[in-house]
Amino acid sequence: MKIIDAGVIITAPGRNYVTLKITTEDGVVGWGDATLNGRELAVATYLRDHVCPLLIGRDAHRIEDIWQYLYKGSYWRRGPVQMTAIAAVDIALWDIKGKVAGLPVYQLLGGAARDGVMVYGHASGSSVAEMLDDVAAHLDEGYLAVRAQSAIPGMDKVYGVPPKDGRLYEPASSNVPQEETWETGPYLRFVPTMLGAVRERFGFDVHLLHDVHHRLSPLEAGRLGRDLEEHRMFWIEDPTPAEDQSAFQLIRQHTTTPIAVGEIFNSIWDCQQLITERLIDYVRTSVSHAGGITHLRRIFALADLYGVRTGSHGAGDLSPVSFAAALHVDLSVPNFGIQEYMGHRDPAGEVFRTGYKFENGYMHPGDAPGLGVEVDEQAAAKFPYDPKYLPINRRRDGSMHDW
Ligand code: KDG
Ligand code: MG
Repeated sequence: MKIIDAGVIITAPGRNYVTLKITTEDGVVGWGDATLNGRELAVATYLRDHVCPLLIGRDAHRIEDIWQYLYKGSYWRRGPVQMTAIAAVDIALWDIKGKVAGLPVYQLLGGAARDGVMVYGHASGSSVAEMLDDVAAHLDEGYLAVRAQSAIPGMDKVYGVPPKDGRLYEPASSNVPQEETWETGPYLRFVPTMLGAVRERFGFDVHLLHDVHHRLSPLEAGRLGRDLEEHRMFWIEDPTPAEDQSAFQLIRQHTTTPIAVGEIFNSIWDCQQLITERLIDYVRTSVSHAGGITHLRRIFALADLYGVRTGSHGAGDLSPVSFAAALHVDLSVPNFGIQEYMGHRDPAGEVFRTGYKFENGYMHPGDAPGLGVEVDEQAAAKFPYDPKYLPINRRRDGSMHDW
């Protein structure tokens, strides 16, 4: 079944998304997500100029071979741009395979290993009281797991807290990245109290998560983990910049608070040491940034061998196409842990027609053949690309810090 066309759609229904469309000789269309927040056009160009021409004439059914062809064949391996591009191709080919077979993708991956996929939502606030109300709202909606972030007294902006007037918590800006300030001391003093307030009001039945967003040193992370032990966290996420994998040995020596890492990883090699030395509890690699369904399954299989569970990234900058793909993988792997679900706010729904469902804290990708997401190209054309950058962090002395 030959591929006869491959093209890229860039659209911004609320935020920027890059989508790959692959068409086969018998008219079957597969969709892939190629969105790399803040660097969207790099992936779009990589696909348009270097990948799409190579796909024409290839057999769409040979997913593994096409994956290897694009990965090994480029000579320059890995990196977020290449791996996001390969992911888009891979996701689109699984979509095609499912549509041709008349089966949802999870059936091709071995079938459902559970009835639903537990997801966590984002609760936040510009004060602890506001954050607690947001946790309550999530529990009312049926969530069983909630990530809690709150503004820190004395600091003007903190990651994960949306401005009061809107829900886009990554205050992306045009032209140049918005600058924020960061000091570790106030954060470390405040967070145990803030998360303790959640436990005090809601008890221990809700799964509680917190994202540190790469901002601590290993020793600081160890101290935070220890201070949070009494709150029995589901996890703390990205405590330190994780390209330094051996740093996690130090964190592990100091705390039993579970650790989740991997949303910015793009290959199995990025998490090899973390997994094989059991330095983390959850691996957060995503289907769209870590080489697609084919490569993500390989990472998850390695993780399974070492008792590490999955906890994939699912922020709103991953399009509904990759969110659906994530649900198909989540439903089928033995070592699923949890899935992040931030949702996509309208007008994204005008462009991406989804079939996945949320019920009582669990999600299901639906049973439509393929991924179960279709893209309305006419609607996409109404929302032109809107260049945006993620913010950056500086310490009070002006030096750059991890955001
Ligand atoms: O594009 C960056 C976001 O996806 C990231 O900041 C969100 O850390 C994040 C999370 O855990 O969802
Ligand atoms: Mg994160």
